[in-house]
Amino acid sequence: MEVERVQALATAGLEALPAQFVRPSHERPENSRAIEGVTVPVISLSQPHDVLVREIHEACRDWGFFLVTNHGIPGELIGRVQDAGREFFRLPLEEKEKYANDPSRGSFEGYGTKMTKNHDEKLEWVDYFFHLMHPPYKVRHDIWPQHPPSYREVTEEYNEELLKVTEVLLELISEGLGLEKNVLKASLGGDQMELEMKINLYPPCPQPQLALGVEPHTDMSALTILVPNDVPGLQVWKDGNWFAVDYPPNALFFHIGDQIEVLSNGKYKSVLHRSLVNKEKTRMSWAVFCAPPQETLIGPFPELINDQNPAKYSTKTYAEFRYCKFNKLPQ
Ligand SMILES: O=C(O)CCC(=O)C(=O)O
Repeated sequence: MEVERVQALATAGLEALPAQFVRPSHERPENSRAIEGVTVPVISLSQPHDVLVREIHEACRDWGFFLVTNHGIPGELIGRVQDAGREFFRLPLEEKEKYANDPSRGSFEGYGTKMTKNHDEKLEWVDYFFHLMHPPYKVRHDIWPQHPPSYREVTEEYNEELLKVTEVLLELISEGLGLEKNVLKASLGGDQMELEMKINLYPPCPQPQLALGVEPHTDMSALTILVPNDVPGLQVWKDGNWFAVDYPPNALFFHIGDQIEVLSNGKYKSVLHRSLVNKEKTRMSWAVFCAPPQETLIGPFPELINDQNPAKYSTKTYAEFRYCKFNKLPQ
């Protein structure tokens, strides 16, 4: 299917933003300004265990979002992951098109740009590359970028490191909920839990005040680990305001997703977030989604419901949840 790539539009040197990208007035960054300079939770993993559990609990409860430092993933490895993604997007358009996905036919992995289902829906100023990283038997290396040649090695190394950090975070989040440390990972499929990589490329935009990189959304997975390049743009929603998130170098950004909101029976909120674009600079981000296998049943933990706190969410498979979310049906 023929899709217009945002990167191609941006290189054509447009003076004005094409109409299909102009957000409705209330959504435009110029009319929904974020609060700047507020400190979002930044949590160092090198603190004593009880402090960590408490800080993570508070961040999940109050923000659904936090930054993690001293996580043990070498900055040099994150740099190589970023170089590999940058190299891929530097390929000529026709080379990238060889990897094109087609979500309308259920093929989500590969090179993509959001398409709309109807004329009123607006487009996002972003192209992306999406693929599964874990578990190994589901990974399709044949559709991963072949260029740069280091892509596979560096991405596999990053996947190994993220598996370790994710396990630690899921344990801490479980403990914050007052549960045994292994329950979250077990509920998300244990070693079958999936890690999905999405590399976002937001090219310079002629009228960034009218556009959005990604529109406001919560992630339907359980937990997201994100690293951006040095161009700011991510904003998170809290108590009726957007908050701009500054980027401490080498920090990992964690988003609580819909599946943890359901499992925790709403104790932890899935964070609403959006990203803005820039007039001069290319913004990039590397988001890794941790999600249960499709057939996994997800519902509130029985330990967290009782007569005073009845279940607020229905129990359904992750596949059913995704179907409802994609088709904007009630959960
Ligand atoms: O680029 C960002 O900071 C956010 C990306 C995001 O929310 C997404 O890809 O779902």
